[in-house]
Amino acid sequence: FGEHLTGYLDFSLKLLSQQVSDAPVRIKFTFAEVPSELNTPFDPYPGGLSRAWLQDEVMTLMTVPIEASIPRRVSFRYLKIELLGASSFDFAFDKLTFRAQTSAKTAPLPLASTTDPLIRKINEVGLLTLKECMQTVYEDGPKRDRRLWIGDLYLEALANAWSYKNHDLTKRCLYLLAALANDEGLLHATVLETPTPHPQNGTHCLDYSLLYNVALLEYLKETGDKEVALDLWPVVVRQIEMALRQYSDDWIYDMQKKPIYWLVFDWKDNYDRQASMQGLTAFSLEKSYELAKMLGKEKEARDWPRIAGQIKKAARKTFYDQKNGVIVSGPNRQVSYLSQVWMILSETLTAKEGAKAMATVLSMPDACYPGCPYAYHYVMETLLKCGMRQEARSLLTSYWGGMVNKGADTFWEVYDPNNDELSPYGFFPINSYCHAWSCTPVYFINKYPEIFQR
Ligand code: RAM
Repeated sequence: FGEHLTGYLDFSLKLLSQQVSDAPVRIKFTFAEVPSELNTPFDPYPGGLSRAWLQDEVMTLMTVPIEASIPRRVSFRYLKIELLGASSFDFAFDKLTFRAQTSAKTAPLPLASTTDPLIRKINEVGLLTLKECMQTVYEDGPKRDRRLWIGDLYLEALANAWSYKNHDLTKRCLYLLAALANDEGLLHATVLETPTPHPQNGTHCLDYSLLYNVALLEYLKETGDKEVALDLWPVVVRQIEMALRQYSDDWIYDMQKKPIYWLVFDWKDNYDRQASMQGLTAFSLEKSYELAKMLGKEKEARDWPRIAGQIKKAARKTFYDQKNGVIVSGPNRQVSYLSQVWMILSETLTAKEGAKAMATVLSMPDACYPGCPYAYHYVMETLLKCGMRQEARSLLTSYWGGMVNKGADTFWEVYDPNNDELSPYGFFPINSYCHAWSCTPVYFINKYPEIFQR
């Protein structure tokens, strides 16, 4: 179809001769975001998520001529049509139309004429990715899971602020999540809208909960909408309280303390998340305090700067390998990109220490590197924070540009240049190939024109 589309397909069949149809017609439609979904057999299905996400639909049409629609919403660029059963009469597709949907309406601003063509293309692909994911909520992926996740919302809202500026959508998502928190006020990591808005019960990701606070702060900075921020303030307080319950007396995030939470951060096997969580907590505490100040709520939040300080102090003691200048995490003292990232974004490491840690990790062939664009977003933020502009630009062009060079017209949920078949779900065709959290080059390219547009 020349571009990625999300919505509904209608078609009609007509007779080609004077004959009448004497039997039903059976047709299989396979919708695909990437070509490999069309030539990889789906069955026997080896994947870990529902087989039903795959977009193959068999329709039985009892007569010709006929008008029909594929009942489910589909998300695709490519369509394969197979005739599975027909009698002897001749027929053909008459009309084939598509009703595309998005809630991204405003045209984004053009880039400077000096922008490198690859970066221009990355921006376009990012914009299309975001547009497709902007439906009645910020969906994570319009093919799969078609629902709102906090982590995806945060990054989509950042990119939206630098492109389509549909702030009402951000507001709607912030309220939906807040309304569907659990009995203790802890946010669910993900919520669905149909048949009626409901959370994915019991799915809590503590890193995502803490990022909700940051997303609200960014919303307030972008819109000045204090009314909404005040309304949602109690949610912010509760996420902090819930996260701090997981800390030991000496201010280390306790991975064993019940309840044991799912920490997302990345889709990457064997990545140790403890140091990242320690850093993210301090980061969120300080951002939440900034929000408190903007809302005149410093009193309620008065302990947060001190606690953030204690968490950082403990972090340096436990996770900072002074000799090698890197953060290590877990019993095997793992060196990962993301451990550095969160200790730098939270300013647990100084700017100088941070730049050294990033340079070290980037040059370490055996460092645990990220598995998906969501994680690389934070690597980009970190490089920019450390003043490593050239490294940030090369990462953008090599990582997101790598997808573009492989033919992507929307950015993928997971991408490891060393493993084209990587899938968190055991079967790459079930991956989402238009995934919200991968759209953030839009944010970087537009926010930092001096780095990315000349
Ligand atoms: C997957 C989706 C979604 C993400 C969660 C944690 O199911 O890719 O984007 O937020 O994981």
